[in-house]
Amino acid sequence: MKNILVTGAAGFIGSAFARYMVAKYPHYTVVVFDKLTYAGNLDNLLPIDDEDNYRFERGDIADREAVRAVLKKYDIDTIINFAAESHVDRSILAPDAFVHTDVVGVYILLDEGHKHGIGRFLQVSTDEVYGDIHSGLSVEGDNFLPNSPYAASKAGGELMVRAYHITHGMDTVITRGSNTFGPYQYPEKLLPLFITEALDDRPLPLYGDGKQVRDWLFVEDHVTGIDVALHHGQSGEAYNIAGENQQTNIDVVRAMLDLLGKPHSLIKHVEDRKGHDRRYAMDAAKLRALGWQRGSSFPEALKATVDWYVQNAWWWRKIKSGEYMDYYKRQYADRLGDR
Ligand code: NAD
Ligand code: TDX
Repeated sequence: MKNILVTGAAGFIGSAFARYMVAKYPHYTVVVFDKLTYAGNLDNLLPIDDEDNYRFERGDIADREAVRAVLKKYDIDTIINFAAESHVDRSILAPDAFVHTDVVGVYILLDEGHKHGIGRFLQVSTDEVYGDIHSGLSVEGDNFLPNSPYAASKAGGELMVRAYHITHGMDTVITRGSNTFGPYQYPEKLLPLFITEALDDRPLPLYGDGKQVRDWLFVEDHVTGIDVALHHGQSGEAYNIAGENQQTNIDVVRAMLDLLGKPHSLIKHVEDRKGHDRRYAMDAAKLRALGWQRGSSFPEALKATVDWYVQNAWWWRKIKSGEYMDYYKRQYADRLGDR
C-alpha cells in the first residue's frame, strides 16, 4: 500500500487514525478527504500539518465527480472510510444527512473505488448495527437490529459494502467499534459534552435513569484495531473492536466528575432519548486472533481524556458557539429548562 485515502478524517476518530498512520508509515501517502461539516475540524489535523506524507482535500463522499478526481489525482490504492454523520441525537432531529452520507456516500465511494481499481476498502462501522443487547456479547455473524436512524444508516452502508464484495469481488473489510472517547471528540457526545459543561459548573443532562450500558473504548485502541484489520483482516470479513469495558453512563459520569473534583450534584436526570438502546456489548475475540490488544486501562484513559480537555480549552471553546449553540438549545433547552 502506498496511497491511502482516509475519508472523514477531520473528525474525531479519523483524525486520530490519520495522525497515527502518518507517523507509523512514513512510506504511505495519507490523503484526508473531508467535507468539513460541523464535526470536521482542521485543528484536529494541526499536529501533522507539516508532514511530507500528509495531504488534505475538501470534498463530499457522495459527490461522484469529487471522489473520482481525488482517486485519480493521488492514484489511490486503499480507502478507509470514516466519513459519517455520527451523532444519534442529531439523527432523531434531522435524519436526511445520515442517509446522504452513511448510505449514499458509502455507495458512491465503493462504486468509484471499484471503477478506479482500488485494492482494499475498509468501512468504519459501529456496534449500534446489532441494536440493543440485553445479555451476552454480540459476535460478527449476529443479525442487524438497528434502532436509531443513525444505526440504520450505518447498517445500510455496511450492506452496500457486502454487496460490492460479493458482486464485484472488491477487497473489503468492516470494523465495528464501540463507544469511543478521547481527545478531540466533538462536545456533543456524552463524555466531551459533560467534561466541558462540568468545567463551567453547568448541569449535566443525563438521559432517563442513566443505567444504560455502553462499552467504553479509548480512541487510541480503536485506531490500532483499525490498523490491524486493515493490514491483517480477511477480505469480506467484519471485526468487532470492543472496549471490553462495559459500564453504566452514570458510573462513567461520576468517575469523570471525581477526576475533575466537581460535585455529583451537577448531574440532572432529564427526559430520555427516543428509542434509547439499553445496552451494547461486543466480543472482540476475532480481532484479538489477528494480534490486536488494548493498550490502555479505562481509568488511565479516562484520566488522560479529562486532562486533555482541561489543558485544551482553546480547542473546545472555539466550537461552543454558532451552530453548536443552536443544536444545544434544540436538544437540551426543554430538558434542562435553561438557555
Ligand atoms: P465525527 O462526527 O467526529 O467526524 C465525522 C467526520 O466526517 C467529520 O470530519 C465530517 O466533516 C466528515 N463528513 C461528514 N459527512 C461527510 C461527507 N458527506 N463527505 C466527507 N466527509 C464527511 O465522527 P467520529 O466519532 O470520528 O466517527 C468516525 C466514524 O466512526 C463514523 O463512521 C462513525 O460511524 C464511526 N464510529 C464512531 C464511534 C464513536 O463512538 N464516536 C464508535 C464506532 C464507530
Ligand atoms: O446528553 C447526553 N446525555 C446522555 O445521557 C448524551 C449526549 C448522551 N447520553 C447517553 C446516551 C447514551 O446511552 O450517554 C450514552 C452515550 O451517548 P453518545 O455519546 O451520544 O453515544 P451513543 O449514542 O452510545 O453512540 C456512540 O457510540 C457508537 C457514538 O456517538 C456513535 O457514533 C457510535 O457509533
